[in-house]
Amino acid sequence: MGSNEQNELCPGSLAEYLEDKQCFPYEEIPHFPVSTVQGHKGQMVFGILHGVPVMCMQGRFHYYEGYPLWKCAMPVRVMKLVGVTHLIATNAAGGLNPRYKVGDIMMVKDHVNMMGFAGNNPLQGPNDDRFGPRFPPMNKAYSTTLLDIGQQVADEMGINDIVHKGVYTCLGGPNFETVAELKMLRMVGVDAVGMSTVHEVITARHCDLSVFAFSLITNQCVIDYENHDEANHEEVMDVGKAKQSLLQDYVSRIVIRLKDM
Ligand code: 6GU
Repeated sequence: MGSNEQNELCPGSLAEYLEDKQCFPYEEIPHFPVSTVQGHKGQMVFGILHGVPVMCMQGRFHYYEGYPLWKCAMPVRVMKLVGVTHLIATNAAGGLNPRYKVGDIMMVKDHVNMMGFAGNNPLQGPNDDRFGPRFPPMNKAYSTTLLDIGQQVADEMGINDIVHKGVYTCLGGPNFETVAELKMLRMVGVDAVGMSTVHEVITARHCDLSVFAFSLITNQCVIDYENHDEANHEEVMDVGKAKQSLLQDYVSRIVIRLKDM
């Protein structure tokens, strides 16, 4: 899954490398949300990546844009309906684990659904039994097989010093967190915090897609009242751009390994 210009990693450029590409602008897909991001053309891109058929989102929907969570995650159900079996979700995140440095990758081994704690969940409302059960388990949200592949690829690329496994949480945004909020997240075991992914993963697991997710650590969270650094969107974008080709390589190598599965 890609991301949009307003937030997160590169503007979907892995999609540009696909062979036999076919693009479907979001506004031409019935009932699809339309990205609120000015000047960015949201579209689904189908094609072949190193022999593997893939579907990429160029532009993604975030809760802070004003969509309900189910609508943010609705493209995942479209993926399921067209035959997708594996979801790769990426995001930009603030690093809470003090060992993480800017530019590191955190494979998501688990998440804390903070918005769920507040009574907000993409699966709320009548259950659509065509997709999955009313009460789906979430203890195996992130495929250990895919985590192993992510680790093997990191080893193969010689980047295992910057690749970690950790716990992600999503907050609604659009503001970054206060010091007190970050301290609380750290206390409950969160390693990286962002504004996406969790609701998409819940929706994907509900309909039994295998999930791999990783965060690019774009900034270190400031948990000290004496430190006057502030999280800002430009930094997030700059780190995303700087790491764009490395991340494309990382995702491509993971996708190649899915061919044999
Ligand atoms: Cl510090 N917080 C959140 N919620 N999202 C982020 C981030 C921080 N850095 C990048 N994305």
